[in-house]
Amino acid sequence: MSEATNQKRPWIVIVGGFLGSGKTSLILSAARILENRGLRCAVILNDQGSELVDTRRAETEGVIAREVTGGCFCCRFSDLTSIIEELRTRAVDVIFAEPVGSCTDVAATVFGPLREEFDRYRVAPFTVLVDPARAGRLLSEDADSPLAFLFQKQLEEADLVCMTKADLYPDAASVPGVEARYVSAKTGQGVLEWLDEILSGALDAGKTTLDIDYAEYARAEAALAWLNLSFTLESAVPMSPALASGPFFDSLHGALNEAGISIAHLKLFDRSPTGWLKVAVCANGEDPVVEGNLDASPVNRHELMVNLRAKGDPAQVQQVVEDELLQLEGRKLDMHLNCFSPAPPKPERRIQELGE
Ligand SMILES: Nc1nc2c(ncn2[C@@H]2O[C@H](COP(=O)(O)OP(=O)(O)OP(=O)(O)O)[C@@H](O)[C@H]2O)c(=O)[nH]1
Ligand SMILES: [Mg+2]
Repeated sequence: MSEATNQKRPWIVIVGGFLGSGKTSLILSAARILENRGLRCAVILNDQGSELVDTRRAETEGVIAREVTGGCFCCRFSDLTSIIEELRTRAVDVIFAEPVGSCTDVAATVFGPLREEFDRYRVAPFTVLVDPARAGRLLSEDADSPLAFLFQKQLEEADLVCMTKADLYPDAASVPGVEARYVSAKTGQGVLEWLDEILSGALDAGKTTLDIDYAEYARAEAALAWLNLSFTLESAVPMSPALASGPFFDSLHGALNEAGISIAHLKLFDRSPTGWLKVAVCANGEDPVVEGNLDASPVNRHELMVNLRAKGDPAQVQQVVEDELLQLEGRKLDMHLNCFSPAPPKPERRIQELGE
């Protein structure tokens, strides 16, 4: 890992995988290890929309966080490279980058063009993360086919696959035909070994160019609804972040279940003057994962942000969320609500032209 101290050629570590597979968690766990070794880390988050819970979460760890929004890395490749350049001037040693969880063809559209800049950066192999529970669902016979298509394509182009959440699924089998590593961002299991492997320079980066039908890719992504919401909640009675956002999260989760909307990832972030809280589920009916300052003192003002990725019609998803907002007590200020299906991917650059 000593090579990573060369500030002139930062490492770029792209960590892919389906929605909720654990990308942000692994990146933050890895960044903690590297920062303890005196290496400066940054993370570039990516989304079809703006206002990202993951960015707020990264900021709580003190990691330098940047965003490429309005499309995936491949469609916003020049934004990605501008940010990488900006980070290079800040002497960052390791730049983690997290593509959108529904994104694939990353090897051809991001690694390929980045490889042309090899004199400026060192690009680590493409790690794709797999949540064992999601893999079980998507590989089962009744798997939802558009999402299974994205999942399979992501696996196909990986240089290295890590099964995540090893603390929750200690006996998880790998995906058939894939030799996987096992990591837990929560306990740190396998994270150091993964870092040593990808920063050793021994593995190729982005070596598999997918054979992919972009019309099918576009249809698969369009099966998803993407909702980003942010607002400031002013309550008459002071509340802790847990009290301000926990019941709202639960009622949102319940309403989505009732409407039959299949959740890929629902996350809520509460930033208040006394502390922060993040609540998330990666599937309907899952127990919410809560992180943050559970003992933060009550205050009247909370900045809430919701990112929801679900299978379904954006108009219906938006309606469910709007109905829940109406039930939420308190003044809602400076509200931004966006809900859409991702537009067809149009990579800025690809190492091979796409067939018409
Ligand atoms: N128990 C446990 N939970 C984890 C682990 N890694 C991630 N999680 C949880 O799984 C959920 C999804 O993790 P994220 O890191 O947000 O996943 P992601 O791939 O970045 O998700 P998107 O950005 O929405 O695609 C969160 O609630 C995490 O707290 C892990 O190693 N163990
Ligand atoms: Mg993430």
